[in-house]
Amino acid sequence: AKPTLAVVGATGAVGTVMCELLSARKNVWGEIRLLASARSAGRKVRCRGEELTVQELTAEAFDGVDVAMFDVPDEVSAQWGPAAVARGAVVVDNSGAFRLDRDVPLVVPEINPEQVRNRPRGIIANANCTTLAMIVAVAPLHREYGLRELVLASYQAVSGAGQIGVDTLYDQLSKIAGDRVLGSRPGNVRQAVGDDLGPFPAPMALNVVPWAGSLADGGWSTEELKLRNESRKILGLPDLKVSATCVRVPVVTAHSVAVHAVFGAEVDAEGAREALRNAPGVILVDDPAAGEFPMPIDAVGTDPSWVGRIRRSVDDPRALDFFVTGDNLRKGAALNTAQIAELLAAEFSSR
Ligand code: 2RA
Repeated sequence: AKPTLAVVGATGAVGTVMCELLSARKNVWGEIRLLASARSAGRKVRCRGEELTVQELTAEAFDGVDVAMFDVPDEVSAQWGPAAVARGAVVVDNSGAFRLDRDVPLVVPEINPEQVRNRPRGIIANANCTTLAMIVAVAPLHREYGLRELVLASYQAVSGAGQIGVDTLYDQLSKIAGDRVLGSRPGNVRQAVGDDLGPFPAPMALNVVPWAGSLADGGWSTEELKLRNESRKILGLPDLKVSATCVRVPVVTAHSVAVHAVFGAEVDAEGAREALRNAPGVILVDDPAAGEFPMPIDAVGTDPSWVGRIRRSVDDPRALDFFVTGDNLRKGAALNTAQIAELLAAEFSSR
């Protein structure tokens, strides 16, 4: 029989994309059970052509579940992930709760699919959306040239902060629409937008905000440290040097990263393009003369990481600079989770 799947957090921004993906991808699942908080229980959601009623998240709801995907905040995963494992499910978790746990593999199917079987806690973690967009493009270059260091600047979409982030940006854009002087005087945008900043520390409309996540030691944001720690773990490079600056931009969906990557060997831009052309999960869009760049407005709603602007550093023959954009709700979240879960489904059916 085909395995039973539970989707926890089925009504959130990522859960909604997950239902779209389950409707479009190969049908490897038997029953699909949608779970959410009591507030959303009872809602009807279309998934894989069926109208499913969202059930409340309880321990019993995992009875008979083979694979449980979690798209919920860290504290909800921390509580309910182990509860699902105790009822016999393998958990694929998209929160930050378990990513750096030694006994939890951090899997990107294009890079380290074999790690799926190495799961002593019964939990497999999905990486942060910013890491995922970038790492799919960095890994093939690492295989070619041997990565030593990453210097990163992110341009993160508001949907990374959930549906509330999206609603906040659209509300702010409608408040400022039509005014052609707002952006040229200090304080004016703040005034027009008002006090409701949603999940952000400053207005998003007509602005960029160099902040995502929460404050960690040394002035780093948690999001910046995730890029460092998760890249090291996924690539199996515990000493990789990573410096990141994470920035929120007024884009609805698709996170972008400007990457400066230093390698052990000399690089050349055409060799890098060739490696990326053949890499799974990557699309090369690199023709500036024709106005072709990787951009959120094109990458949104698509599966791969879009890569372009590939240049060899002028001052370091071992360094490449490039730009990468990926849909933070798809590869950055729901898609990578679905790909991991499909590896498990294949494992269960071959038993
Ligand atoms: C963000 N990466 O974009 C975070 C959330 N998953 O805010």
